[in-house]
Amino acid sequence: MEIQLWREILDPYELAVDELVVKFNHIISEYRNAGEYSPIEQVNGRVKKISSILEKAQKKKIPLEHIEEQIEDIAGIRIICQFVEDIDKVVELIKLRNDMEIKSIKDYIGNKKESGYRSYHLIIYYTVQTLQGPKRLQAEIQIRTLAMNFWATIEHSLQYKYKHNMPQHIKDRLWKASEAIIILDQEMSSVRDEIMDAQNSFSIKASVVSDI
Ligand code: 0O2
Repeated sequence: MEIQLWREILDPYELAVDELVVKFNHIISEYRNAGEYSPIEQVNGRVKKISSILEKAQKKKIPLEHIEEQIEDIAGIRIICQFVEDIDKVVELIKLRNDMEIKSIKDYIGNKKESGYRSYHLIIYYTVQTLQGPKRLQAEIQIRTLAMNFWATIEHSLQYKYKHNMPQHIKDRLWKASEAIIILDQEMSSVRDEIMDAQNSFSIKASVVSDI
């Protein structure tokens, strides 16, 4: 396919990624401006590279004319949260919006992948406005904690290094590391619960003092 044709296909995805990143960053600002804790820590996005699209199409035997419907992550958004509990909150926020329609969900947190990968994936429909009119496209939103992201980033670079032929002993180590990540997330959640309890009892005490 010619580069000009790729540009025409990928341009609306660039727009979708830009818009979605702005919208999720705005959610962070809304929380922070209200002096509240934001369930979203950070957000970033990317449009899949042409070489990766072709590689995926070849692997999954997808004909070029069906790429847009069958490759669901041409537009990819990654939302990073501090705590596992924040992930549910982010999903609720997305469900309430009328500019994003959830097509499907893959819960790799409840069902960890064989590699040890954990993350919550949503495929959404999102409409962008182009010179040719509105275009409804798909985007993948990956939601994960900082700890899950740490694991996935390291594993992804190792996959790249070993070109999908990772030695078994490294796979075993990564699996162990993924178990440690689960424990880390649980520990952080219990620290969070304690902070919340401490804050609640502080505000109760403060209101008692102000009543006197
Ligand atoms: P990239 O480089 O992240 O853009 P699949 O059939 O498993 O290849 P599918 O069915 O499209 O993929 O969806 P799935 O399983 O939900 O995976 C989509 C994306 O999730 C991947 O994108 C990765 O970003 C991430 N992911 C899934 N499994 C793993 C894993 O074991 N390790 C890491 N680090 N990330 C994973 P791509 O297409 O691989 O490309």
